[in-house]
Amino acid sequence: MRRLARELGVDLSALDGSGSRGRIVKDDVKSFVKHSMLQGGSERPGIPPVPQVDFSKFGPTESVALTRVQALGATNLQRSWLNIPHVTQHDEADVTELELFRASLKNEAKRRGVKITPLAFIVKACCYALKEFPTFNSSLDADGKNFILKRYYHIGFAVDTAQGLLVPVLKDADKKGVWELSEEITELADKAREQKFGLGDLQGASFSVSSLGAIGGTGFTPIINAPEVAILGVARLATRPVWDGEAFVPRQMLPLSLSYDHRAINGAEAGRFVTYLSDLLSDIRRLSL
Ligand code: CAO
Repeated sequence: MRRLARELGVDLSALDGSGSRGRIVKDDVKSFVKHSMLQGGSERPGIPPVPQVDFSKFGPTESVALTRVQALGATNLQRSWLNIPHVTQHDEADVTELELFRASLKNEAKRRGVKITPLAFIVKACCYALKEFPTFNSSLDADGKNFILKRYYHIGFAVDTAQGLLVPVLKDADKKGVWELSEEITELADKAREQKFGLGDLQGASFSVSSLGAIGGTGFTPIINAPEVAILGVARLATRPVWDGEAFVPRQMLPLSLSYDHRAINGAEAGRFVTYLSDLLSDIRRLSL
């Protein structure tokens, strides 16, 4: 039994024995491996399994299968969470001027038939920040000894669909203006929601943004879309009293939460990245420089 466990890489301390006086037998090792495989390999050696509970002992239950998108998403998220040491850096950007500018575009947006939300500005600002801080637009190679710096800026953005979370990709976002980005965000989000996307629409992101701004919240810790090394979470902007040196003035503040891979990026760099991003969003004239 020990040899079998060794061959299969099973940590015996994670097993309950079904033999006499609790001894672990071959069948325990086999059923542990079988259970692990059914769980998509989530029970890696060293990670204690979550106990299986018969909830019907406590009240009525119903079993509903995950959609394909949910199941795939669950595997990807767990893989990222287990492989990447995550840290999240929080900040707020003063988007008062941005919001005034966006409001001033309303008629033009109507004429163009485009919906313009803060997200397009955020994506644009992210491209600027990624160019200034190239490691945020990289991946670590397999042995973790080299950065693969990407000289393209493809930005994934999370879309909430009835089937589950999808992340379509805005290709070469740095080369596009806010109108074009807005159009493409709507187009890709619609395709995702109508299940009309091709595989290419979901591939190749070098950085991702998850915006829950339309839904609410003051901040959250997004999970990095591995093998990317960072993701920006955006929560709901709110009018807050901000001290301008003489008085509290009402300003529109946008909460930003940047999760980053601490193997690739250190805390000081993350602080600088978010501060830079927040400065850009606070003074969008800088996006035209
Ligand atoms: N604060 C306040 N309001 C915001 C906002 C923010 N940060 N971001 C957007 N809004 C407003 C928009 O301006 C719009 O209002 P107006 O029409 O008055 O301008 C309204 O909220 C709805 O926006 P939207 O959701 O249609 O568009 P969007 O560009 O903000 O987002 C999309 C598009 C596809 C990202 C979004 O619909 C979505 O699916 N978000 C969920 C992402 C998600 O699930 N993330 C979690 C992943 S991790 O599990």
